[in-house]
Amino acid sequence: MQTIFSDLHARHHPGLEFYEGELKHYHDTPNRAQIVLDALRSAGCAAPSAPQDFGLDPILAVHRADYVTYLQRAYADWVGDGGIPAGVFPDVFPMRSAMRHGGRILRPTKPSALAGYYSFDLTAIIVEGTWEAVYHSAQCALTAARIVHAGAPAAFALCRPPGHHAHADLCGGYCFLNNASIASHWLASSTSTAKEGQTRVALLDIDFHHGNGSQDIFYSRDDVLFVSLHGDPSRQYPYFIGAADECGEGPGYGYTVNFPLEQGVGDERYLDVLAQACERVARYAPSYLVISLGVDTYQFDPLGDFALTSAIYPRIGALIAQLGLPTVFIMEGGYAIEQLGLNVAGVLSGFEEVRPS
Ligand code: OKP
Ligand code: ZN
Repeated sequence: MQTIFSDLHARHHPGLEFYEGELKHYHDTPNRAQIVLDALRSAGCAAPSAPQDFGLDPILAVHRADYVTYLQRAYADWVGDGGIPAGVFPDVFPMRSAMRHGGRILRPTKPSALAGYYSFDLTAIIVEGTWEAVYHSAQCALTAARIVHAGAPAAFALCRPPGHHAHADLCGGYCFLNNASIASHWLASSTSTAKEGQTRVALLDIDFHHGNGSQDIFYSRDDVLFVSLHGDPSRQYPYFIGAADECGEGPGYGYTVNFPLEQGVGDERYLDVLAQACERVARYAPSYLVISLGVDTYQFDPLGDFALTSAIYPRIGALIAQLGLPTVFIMEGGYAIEQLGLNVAGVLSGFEEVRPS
């Protein structure tokens, strides 16, 4: 299958993040993308293609305009205000009770406070090249979506930074623009293959972490089904949302499905739950499937606590392929650098064995 990749991802390279109370090396390192590319080349995959440029419109269809403007200007404004060149860090977050005042919080002008207004944690650090990187990461997702829309059985967007934690107007968890949501919305808005007037898209998130941003973006919609398998958020990042009783609201009720899982999940248990998730996707009968592909479910991942072996990843790809749906794979997390390439290539090759392109 075709891989879409932009080397501009490397413009985003924060050195440090707050981790367990200390400044530690940033987990979303630029070499993650290179490692995946190398593994795909070794697996005999075709060389990657650069993304096409869809402009800002498909991004603005998912993200708030003021947030997008913030992402574009944050670094310059921060430095202009005397901020350290290492990157933008929030120093305050809105208090929940501020919402009492007419359901809104005041938008500050001070760059460090504005960063708190648009962030939910300290890990989405904005450096000089962040906007360029996230813009092209989103374009990779859109290009892969277009390839599948045009009839390919599958495509892989090697996105970096990842996206599934980003809300319409919030960054966090190394994410700024929600690549999988942007691709899903673009596909859901495409009319050429719409049966009965509406194109349905299933967004299946198999990153170790709950896709809080994707869930929130589609929470009240029935044209995008969001299904996620993840470490239980009562124990694991991103905390606060992602429980099994969150099912969507209004017209979206029943179209959010969460499988929060216990520590130490092994291969057979994971495949069993993934099969349940796939059954829900099949029942929805979507026109397209988008996969938020994280391999931080791997047993030695520093940010996860599952116990999956590398042998599971081709089986995951095969199970997804058995749905028989046009499928867009979007890269999310995976931080066990030595096995990252093998595990990602495993999912894609497992898919291709069932559905060759
Ligand atoms: C991004 B993705 C745990 C801190 C976690 C952020 C993790 C972001 C994961 N002590 N920090 O979903 O792979
Ligand atoms: Zn993750």
